[in-house]
Amino acid sequence: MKCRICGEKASVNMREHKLALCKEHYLEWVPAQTERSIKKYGLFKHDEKVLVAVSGGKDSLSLWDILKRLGYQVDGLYICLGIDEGIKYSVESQRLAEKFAFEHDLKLQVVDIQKEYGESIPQITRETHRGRIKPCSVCGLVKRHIMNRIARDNGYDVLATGHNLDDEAAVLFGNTLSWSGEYLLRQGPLLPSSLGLARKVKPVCRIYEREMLAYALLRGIEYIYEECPFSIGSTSIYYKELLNRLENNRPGAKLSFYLSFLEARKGGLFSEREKIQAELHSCSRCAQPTSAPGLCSFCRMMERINPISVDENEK
Ligand code: Q46
Ligand code: ZN
Ligand code: ZN
Repeated sequence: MKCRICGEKASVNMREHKLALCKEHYLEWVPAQTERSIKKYGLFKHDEKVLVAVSGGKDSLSLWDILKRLGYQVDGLYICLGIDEGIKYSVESQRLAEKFAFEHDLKLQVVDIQKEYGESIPQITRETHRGRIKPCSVCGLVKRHIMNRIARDNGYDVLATGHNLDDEAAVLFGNTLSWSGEYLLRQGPLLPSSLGLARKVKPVCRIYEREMLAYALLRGIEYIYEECPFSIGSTSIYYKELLNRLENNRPGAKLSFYLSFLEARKGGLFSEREKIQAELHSCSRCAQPTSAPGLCSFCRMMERINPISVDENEK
């Protein structure tokens, strides 16, 4: 297989795009595709400050690398969740995020949940749900709250995450199976800012997971191979497996599923829903948006584990 651009031996063959590229041209193609999405969906401009949520995995580190190579002003945020059972997931992912920042002369902000709030994600989950659920819903709530806070308090215009096409297609598949109108309305590459929160963007949402993996490997990015131990057996991994089976038979099916959804929404598929979208209020403690007056779900949860911890950190 030969590179379509230079005719040298191809390193990556993308059946989904009917395109094979050598290492050099592949490492140019991925940032060019990302730039195309940034412009197409109006994600951000060169004079805006971008904060990338970095987990230490291939997608977020590659995204950080791509945005820097494209010349954007981009800092990183690592949230230490305190998930250190077994493989020392948090310790290792923090080490790799810090190593990447140091080697590329990039600024990384680190928030350690245990230090800030007194308890790790597994501990908060045990305390608030008595171990009845996996920590993922607590983890998602805490991460969203911290990302919003750091972006707001440090004057970032945009918060970027490394969700790739496989992530987005799996979420879309789940939301479609249950026809979750509210989630479908909000899913996409761009969530505009509201109530003083930074805009949220997903610049690599059109890039397949295996394409992100190839980028990280060919760029020599050292990332954490292991997934978070709590992701094992999750519904989203199951949906990804189902979509991979579809993709194997019909290359490009995932991309077309996601892009057709975006087009349908743009064409007004959810317009009735938009009219009745719930009114948002400001949390009386942290000022982040919440659907009901009073405290947001993050502040309600933290009040249960430690009545003063949130106040101290929000000052
Ligand atoms: S980090 Fe957190 Fe994920 Fe681990 S506990 Fe669940 S949500 S699986 S992206
Ligand atoms: Zn080439
Ligand atoms: Zn709050």
